[in-house]
Amino acid sequence: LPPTSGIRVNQESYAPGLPKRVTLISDSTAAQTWTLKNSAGTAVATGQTRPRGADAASGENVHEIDFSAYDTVGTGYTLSVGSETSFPFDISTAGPQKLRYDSLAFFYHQRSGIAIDAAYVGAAYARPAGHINVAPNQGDDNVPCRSDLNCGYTLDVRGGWYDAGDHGKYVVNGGIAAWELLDEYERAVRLGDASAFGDGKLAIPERANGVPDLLDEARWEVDFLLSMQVPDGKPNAGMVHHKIHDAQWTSLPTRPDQDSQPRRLSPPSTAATLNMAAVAAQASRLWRTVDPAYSAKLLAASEKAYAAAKANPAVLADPNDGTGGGTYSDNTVTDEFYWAAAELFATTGKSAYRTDVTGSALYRGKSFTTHGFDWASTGALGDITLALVPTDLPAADVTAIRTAITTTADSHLAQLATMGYPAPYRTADGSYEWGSNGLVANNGVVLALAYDFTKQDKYRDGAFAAMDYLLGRNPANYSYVSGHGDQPVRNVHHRFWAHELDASLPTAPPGALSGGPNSGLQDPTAARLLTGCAPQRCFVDDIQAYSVNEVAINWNSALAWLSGWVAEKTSS
Ligand code: 9MR
Repeated sequence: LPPTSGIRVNQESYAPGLPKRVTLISDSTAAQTWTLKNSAGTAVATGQTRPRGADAASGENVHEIDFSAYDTVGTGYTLSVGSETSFPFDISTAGPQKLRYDSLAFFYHQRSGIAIDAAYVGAAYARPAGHINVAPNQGDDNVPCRSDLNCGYTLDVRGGWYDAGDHGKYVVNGGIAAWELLDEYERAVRLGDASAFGDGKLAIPERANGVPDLLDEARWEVDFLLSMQVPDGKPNAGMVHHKIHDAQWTSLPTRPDQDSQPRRLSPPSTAATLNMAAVAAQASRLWRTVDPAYSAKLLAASEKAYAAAKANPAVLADPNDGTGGGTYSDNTVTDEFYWAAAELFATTGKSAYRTDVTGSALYRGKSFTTHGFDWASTGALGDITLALVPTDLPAADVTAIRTAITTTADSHLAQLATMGYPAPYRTADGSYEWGSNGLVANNGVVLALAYDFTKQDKYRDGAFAAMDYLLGRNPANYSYVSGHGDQPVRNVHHRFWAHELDASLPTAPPGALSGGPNSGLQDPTAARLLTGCAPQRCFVDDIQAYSVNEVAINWNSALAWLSGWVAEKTSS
């Protein structure tokens, strides 16, 4: 590795024919000369930096280097200014092609209830099935409610993906992650190249079952979401339990099969019920021809959930239910109602759902903000579906939704132009929050969709800029994606990928996205090491720093969507 240098690049690759921009840290107000060298050390291009002055998000004085004009494909390029040299990078289309699949492989690694097989992931990442009721696990096959609930039944909720570095399974977060993988597929079917996700494309047990692998991976989670529904004949039948996780937090490291904590269901919530309704409706239309019986089962579960949510419209998850798992509490469910209605309408065309969509205050793209969408803000997901899937909504209304997407993308572009380290994401006070990298990636999705709908290059370039930020053009000087780039995160917060704590365990496999900078510093390690940090610098690659360096299915689903799109745009 070169000495820590003030030149920050996409550590993996820049695409031929597209903008290639780099950030230099420098207090100089005068332009400086940069030199691009090939892997043999020969200068192949040179130019002047553009001084940008003080940059709020990083707290640094910066210059921009733009070497877009140089387009010769190759590996091992470096940029130099004075005595400083960047990490090496490629000019190539290969990086995105690999990241498209590495980011999806993350989900197989996170599977609960199935042995992770060396045949698909290699020996280092193989592990026994977690939470199938083999001691010391207490199993997810027969899970009771929390002791204060007395719900009078247990559920078999094996399967699904572990949320993150912990072993909780949370419906609202699992739902948006599954939705985003399914949306990646649906967008490719309608606007791109779905063959990239066909059978045999992923290293998963279902790779030769005749079904597109992206659907297979998502189904592992969708089946879990369905299993969280309250059975018929029980109180709140049709509602969906908010989450299932350990009674007490386990320590790091803990391999999933070695977790001995009791597992408990939290109460149903309106948000979880609508989230499942939305995803099951979306899945129902995607499996319509692939597996009609499954498609029908999904739609029945979705409609039952939606009706139950309408009958119980304000059952909120407890913001204090945070022992042994995250809370994922959310006081506003207007957006979940809109999203579920939109998915049900797009799938069925029924007038009742149409009325709920068009009657919502969120109709016609009101949900889009420069903050972005996440597990608590789901209205945009409904709009993305309505912008993609043909329905009998008035054409002008569909146009209004697409315009909301492009208008939001324009706001991102205006902001990117002012930033030293362009990242599409903005909060009211300029702070960065828990999981900021997931929001950056999701806003990259908005830029990508704006390109899909308009074919204007500026939006495509904005989506690529988001990838540049995630892959190393940032003040932390990390690629936030494990195994990609010269200085990738290695010590993400994870109970199995805990090599930092136990040398017999692996580091994160390639393609896992760290949550990234969080000005809130909500864990003791981040608070100790990062006090006073500028927003984009509130990051440390430490396994204990869970509020800045955890991985999570909702962040990786955003990376998967965006990198799949970038891969499509760089394949010739
Ligand atoms: O991603 C979640 C973030 O938006 C919240 O601010 C944070 C604190 O409640 O929780 C994050 O989600 C974590 C969850 O609660 C437990 N599993 C790990 C998740 C990622 O850190």
